[in-house]
Amino acid sequence: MSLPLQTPPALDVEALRGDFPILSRTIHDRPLVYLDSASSSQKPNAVIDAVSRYYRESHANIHRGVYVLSEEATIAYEQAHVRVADFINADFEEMIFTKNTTEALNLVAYAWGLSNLQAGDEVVLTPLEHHSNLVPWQQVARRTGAVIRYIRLTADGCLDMEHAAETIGPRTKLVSVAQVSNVLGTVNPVDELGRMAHAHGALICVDGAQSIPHMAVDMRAMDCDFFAFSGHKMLGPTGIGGLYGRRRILEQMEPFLFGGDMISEVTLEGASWNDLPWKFEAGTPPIAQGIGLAAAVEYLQGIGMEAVQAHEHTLVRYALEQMREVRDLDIYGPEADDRGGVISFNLDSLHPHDIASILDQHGVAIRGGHHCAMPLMRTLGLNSTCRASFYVYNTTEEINVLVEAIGAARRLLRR
Ligand code: 7TS
Repeated sequence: MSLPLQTPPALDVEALRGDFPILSRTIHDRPLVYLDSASSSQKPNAVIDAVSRYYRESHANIHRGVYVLSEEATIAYEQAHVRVADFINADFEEMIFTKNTTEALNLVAYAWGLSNLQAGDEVVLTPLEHHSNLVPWQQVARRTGAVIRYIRLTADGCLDMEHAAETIGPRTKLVSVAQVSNVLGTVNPVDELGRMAHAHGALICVDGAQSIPHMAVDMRAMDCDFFAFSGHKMLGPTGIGGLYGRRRILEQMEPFLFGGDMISEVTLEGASWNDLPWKFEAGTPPIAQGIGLAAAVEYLQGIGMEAVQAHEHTLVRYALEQMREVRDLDIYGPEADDRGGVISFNLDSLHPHDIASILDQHGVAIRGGHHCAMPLMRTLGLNSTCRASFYVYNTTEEINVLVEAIGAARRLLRR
């Protein structure tokens, strides 16, 4: 069971791990094995240092002072937009910084949905969405009378694309779908869904929370209308995320939040709006976090997203092989070639929280629960699962520790 460390030649994981100070921690006297990056990734020194350098040397509010510090902060924050826009092959004007994916999706739901949806219009989602790509649409549907329709899943947790073709039709105004499921790891065919949506004059919104950290994403190639993501899952700080929006659509939309910085001119009677992207960034923004996100993107570009993806694919394939050897372990979702770096499982009828806390005793951090995807749990006939998720700093040796710890949990709990 203990194979040597296997990684694609492009990635020197041992060297890379040295960039992440937290990975040298011990937990309950064992080396930390961090397998919860789908919740939030760990941070390299490049990000920690960029944030701390900004606070030590250049902090002031942006877009207001004419003094040196404010100018430096403004340039750094604007450069962060340029860097992140470049990372996803978008224009600077199309790159709005938000707090996280949740806020980005709420921006689309409220600023686009409330004024573009009417009674009888249809929003097409899937049962594997995170609550943040579900609840905002339910709220908007309640207010507008729009109807939500769901594309069915196949037995192995992929989208039933024949059903997608039947569901996306002339009444569809928006298809909103995760590119990668946070529970099953399923990689959804967003290009094809986009073509189906556009053929009916509808828009496509992609929840990229679990894709952008792990694979190259290109807005022009994907031809999507909105793309939402979180910085903290892609080596960046918490409190920063992004929304890409097609410029033509963003220009037509009213702002989401109102206040300082998003205006062009205000009178006692009304206001006009600032240029993109600032029209959608009201108030003092997350300046340090934006700069930290740009450092994370630079770090990922230094590795290369193809190398990141190849490494995770190796890990998932290896983990599935090893985990399938464990008795009484149910694994959910598609084969390694069709999934991102996420494996959900249950051990017999044991509660995921019990398993996660025994794994914690071994230094292994995984998540147990419904993963903010309660409708998916119900579709699978489950209440909860354990979930191990991998990133660029994980190794096959850590997967061996995971598998050994699951074996120990099984022996302990089934005694
Ligand atoms: N969409 C997907 C697909 C996600 O996985 C998550 C977070 C979100 C949206 C929301 O991201 P946030 O940064 O706004 O919270 N997913 C998880 C998870 O799987 N475990 O913790 C958070």
